[in-house]
Formats: sequence, structure tokens, C-alpha cells
Amino acid sequence: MKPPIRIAVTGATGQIGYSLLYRIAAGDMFGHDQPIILQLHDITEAQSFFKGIIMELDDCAFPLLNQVITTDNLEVAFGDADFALLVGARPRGEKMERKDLLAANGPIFRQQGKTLNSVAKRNIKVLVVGNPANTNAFITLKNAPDLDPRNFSAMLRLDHNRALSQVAQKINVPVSKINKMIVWGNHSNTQFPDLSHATVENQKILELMTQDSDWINDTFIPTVQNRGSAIIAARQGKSSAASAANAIINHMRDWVFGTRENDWVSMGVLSTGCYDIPTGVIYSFPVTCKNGQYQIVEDLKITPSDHQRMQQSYQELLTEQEAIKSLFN
Ligand code: NAX
Repeated sequence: MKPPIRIAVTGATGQIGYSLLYRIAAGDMFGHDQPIILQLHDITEAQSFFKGIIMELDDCAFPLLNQVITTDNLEVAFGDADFALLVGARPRGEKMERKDLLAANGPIFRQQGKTLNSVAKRNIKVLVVGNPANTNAFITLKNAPDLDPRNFSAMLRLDHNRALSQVAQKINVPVSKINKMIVWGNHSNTQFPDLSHATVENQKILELMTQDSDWINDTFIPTVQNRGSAIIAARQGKSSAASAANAIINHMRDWVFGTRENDWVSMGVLSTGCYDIPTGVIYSFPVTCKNGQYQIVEDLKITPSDHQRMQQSYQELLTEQEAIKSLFN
């Protein structure tokens, strides 16, 4: 048996946590031969919710689950962690604007970055899910200067999966047959779900959809951009949880074990200057992963109108960063 790995999860008593922990413990994220230790964090006020979660983890009798630690202390949660899933965040209250959410969450991620920097394994991989995910990931990374910035990412995989499903249903093929989808930019409604490079069995999807440009612009793109709100309305106030947990599993699995042959996925990663997105933001790009490393897919042809959409999301990220720049040091 392999030695156990330590997986830290923040906001672990929240609704995504309830869909996520059991799947990690079952082996869905790191394989059915990988023992794990869960290091679960939540705020002090939420500690009592751990009781039932632990009882249910016990009752699943997961063979891979070596130990579960619950804590409100970040040093305990991140101590020697191999992976950190930063899910916990202040929820967006009524009448709260995005900038208010940033102001509320910025200090949380600043503290988490500093603690990761001091106690986590030097090669830890960090996924930020809590919103606004891209900017929170940037704050975390900036506050962990001793860790490799390439080991920080933000979750755009739910948006990527949403885009895959919308197209698969439209052209009536299984999702597994669609490759090379992209969601560019910020995890917000400025994101750009881009079908122009996607293929189905090696044929460009756009060639199959020459009559469907209205559907792409008027249905596909806004449906993916606004899916989070549509889910909240359909679930009568509750946001995506099972699909978010599934996307976390997909994101980490691909990052660690590699993407499919002839395919890529969307990940929020530190920009490098490619595609006219200057370095210094966490932006979603198409990436391939191999041996635990991601590589941005470069040199794709971008039309002027697509370039404009990509810049719009970049500008939004700059505005977000401007609002919280004091948290970067
Ligand atoms: P919940 O409100 O159910 O849970 C949030 C958890 O975070 C709670 O347990 C709360 O106690 C904890 N928390 C609050 N302040 C904290 C702090 N200072 N440190 C650590 N934990 C803290 O939200 P849930 O539905 O689980 O969503 C979690 C986050 O994921 C939210 O920010 C949400 O907006 C974000 N999402 C991001 C997605 C993405 O694609 N990037 C999609 C799903 C989700 O909406």
C-alpha cells in the first residue's frame, strides 16, 4: 500500500464539502489505491457541524481513509498537506456586490496563503474554489512566496463541464466525444466559453454547426456564463454543490494524473503573457497536464471578436485586484 497523502479542505462543513469529502474518501480523486488523511478546516462557529460529518464518514467504512482531523486552526489543517482545496469563503449576502465579497474574503485568503507558506509541503498543490475564485487564488499565491506559483490554481472546471454538456446535448453526442472545449477568463459572467477549437471525433464542432451561430451567441455562451444563477433559482436558493464537488475531483485528478490524449481542460492559472493576457492575474486558459504539471496551450488562432471577449474578462480581474491590492504583501 502507498503511504497516505494529506488533503486539506477548508469550508469543509459547507454544502460543497458535503458532496466532496465522501468522494475523496472513496478514492475518486487520487485513485483507489491511495490511502488518505483528511485535514478538515472550518471556522470556530461551524465546528459542531463536524460531528455528523465524521459519523457519516465512519459509517461509510472507507478502506482508504486513514485519519480525519477537524480543526478551526489553519496551521493544523495545512500542516504537511500535499493538497489544499480552499472551498471555504464568506457567502455573498443579499445586496452584497462583488467588490464587497472581495473585501470580505481577501483577508481570509491572505491568511491562508501565509499559513500554507509556513506549514504546507513545499510541493503542495492548491485549488481555490471559494469566490471570487481567481482573485482569491491570486491573493493566496502572493502571500505564499516560498511556494511555486505554478502550484496554485482557481476552479473553472465547473464552467468547462457546463460548456461540454450544453454542446453535447445540442449535437446529441455523449460528452466524452467532445474535446478541446475552452472557458477563458474569470469565474464570473465575463468568462468566455469558446467553442471555436472544440472537436467531436476530430471534426471541428463549428463545421457541424454552420447554421447555429445564433445558438452559440444567444444561447450557449449566456447559458454557461449564467448557469450558477440558474442553478440557484432552480434549487430555490441553494447554489451548485454536487456539480462543484465533481468539478473539484475532475480538476485535481487531471492536474495530478494528466489530461486525456488529444484534449485539454480549462484551469485558472497564473498568466504568462500569452494571448495578450499580461502576467499577474489568475486567468482561465486551456491547459494540458502531464506528470503533475500543467502547460498552457499556446498559439491558438483567436479572432478579433473573441480577443475582445477575453480582454473584457481580463479587465474585470484587474478591477478586482485594484480593490484589494493592499492584501498582496
Ligand atoms: P457554504 O456557504 O455552504 O459553505 C461555505 C463554508 O465556508 C462554510 O462551512 C463556512 O463556515 C466556511 N467559511 C466561512 N468563512 C470561512 C473562513 N474564514 N475560513 C474558512 N471557512 C470559512 O458554501 P458552498 O456552497 O460550500 O460554497 C463554497 C464556496 O464555493 C463559495 O464561495 C461559493 O461561491 C464557491 N463556489 C465556487 C465555484 C467555482 O466554480 N469556483 C462553484 C461553486 C461555488 O459557488
